Amino acid sequence: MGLDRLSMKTLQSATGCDLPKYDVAKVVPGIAHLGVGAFHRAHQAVYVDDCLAAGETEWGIVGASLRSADTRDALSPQDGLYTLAVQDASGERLRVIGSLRALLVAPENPAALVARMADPATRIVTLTVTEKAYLRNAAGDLDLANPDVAADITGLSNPRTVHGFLVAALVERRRTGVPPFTVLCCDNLPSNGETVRRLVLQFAEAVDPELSRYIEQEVAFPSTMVDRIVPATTDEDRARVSATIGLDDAWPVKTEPFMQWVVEDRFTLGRPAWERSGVTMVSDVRPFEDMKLRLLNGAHSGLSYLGLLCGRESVSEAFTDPAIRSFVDRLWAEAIPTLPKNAGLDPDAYTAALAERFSNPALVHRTAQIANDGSQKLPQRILATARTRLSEGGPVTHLMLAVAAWITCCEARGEALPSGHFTDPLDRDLGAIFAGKHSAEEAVRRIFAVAGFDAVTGEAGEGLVKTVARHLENIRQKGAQAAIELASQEGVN
Ligand code: CS2
Repeated sequence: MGLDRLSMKTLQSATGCDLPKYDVAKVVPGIAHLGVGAFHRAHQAVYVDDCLAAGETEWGIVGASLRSADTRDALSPQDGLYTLAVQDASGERLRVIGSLRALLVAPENPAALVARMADPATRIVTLTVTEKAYLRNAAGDLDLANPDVAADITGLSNPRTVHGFLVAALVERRRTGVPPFTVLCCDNLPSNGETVRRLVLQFAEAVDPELSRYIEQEVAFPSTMVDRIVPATTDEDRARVSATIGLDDAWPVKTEPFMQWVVEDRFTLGRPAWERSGVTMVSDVRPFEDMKLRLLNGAHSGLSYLGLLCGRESVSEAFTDPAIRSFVDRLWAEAIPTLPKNAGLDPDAYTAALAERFSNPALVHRTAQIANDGSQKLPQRILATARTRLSEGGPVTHLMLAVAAWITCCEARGEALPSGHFTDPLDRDLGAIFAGKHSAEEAVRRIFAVAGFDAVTGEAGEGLVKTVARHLENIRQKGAQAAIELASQEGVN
């Protein structure tokens, strides 16, 4: 017999899980969130759930998907409720989250999302739309040639892009005399608030320069550092969680025990008392962000690409491979000296904790999932680190091996790796470069140009191209294991 669906009506009959410690029906939405994927549901929505439990009932979330209807289709019949599964060696702990109070699908009704964002009750707009949704060109500026950007600039009434939605809603608030919301970017971008602000201003400037000045003066874009490892949910997870709670949950999320959120405290219309639920409120998030992007995400990308080349399917499997583990240690040794000094960071404790997290035997985090969108991730995870490291005269061997492994993985799809194993917004350009059968150096040079890596590496670019090309040759001629071994012989000092 089939299970009843998880919903407000059935919630109290759930078993083997914690339930919301507040009256979900009484929650009022105060946050509009764009990009209501698994990460958001295992991170911000949990912090907000804690605030709701503490009595701050005016901070519920309206979650919008900018593309697919999947999350809305799964969660609307559940009244937005879903199960969070926290996994480690000791097992799995389940908790039903109630902070997501409504779900929208932007392409179905863009005006409804703009109206929600423009509603005076909405005081913060948060974003986890992934790196590629910011539609930056190779120079890192807003890609005005992108058809969606161009369409939004000429007609703001039915936006498609994240910039279009933010600007359309800010215009509407201004028109109706409602002060602007705070824009809180929660994506893994460098200085993410400042980056989104710059892109939004470029967008607004193209619509109307006066609008751009208004946003510049009136809208706050605090930066944040977000951290929690959230692998994609599988059908097995759905079945296991549903069986435990005794109700059918179409889309639970799974994650690790660790969670961290560091937020710059600049909110023009108030905010939840997040500090009470473990959020670190600061005036400058950059040191935390550099440490996270360069040590966690940099290692994640490097070990995933090398892991894929060595047949390792998950992060924990890759990380326990001695060759890859030693690669990660050496990558960390290259990256740690680039972190801000005197900022109170403790990189040794941080990497020790990362080693534990990457080894989590219960959490199956697929290397192919992390491999997605490398062209959008490597600039802030690896290349910015290399630029700083070179300016200080240190080697960048293992950082550049990560880039060579990315290129090899991209090229190997359809051959050593399944086609479509992961995707990248630059796939078409990359495919054309691979089809050209260039020398390793020429291929790397072209990839650096098309991916905008040149813009990040600046004068160091030519040297980096040569180092990546050398690793690429090693991988092509001798295989990934041998390339790791050869890199390790170069040392880190
Ligand atoms: C990962 C991140 O998929 C990826 O690229 O590196 O999603 C990572 O798991 C999170 O940033 C952890 O906070």
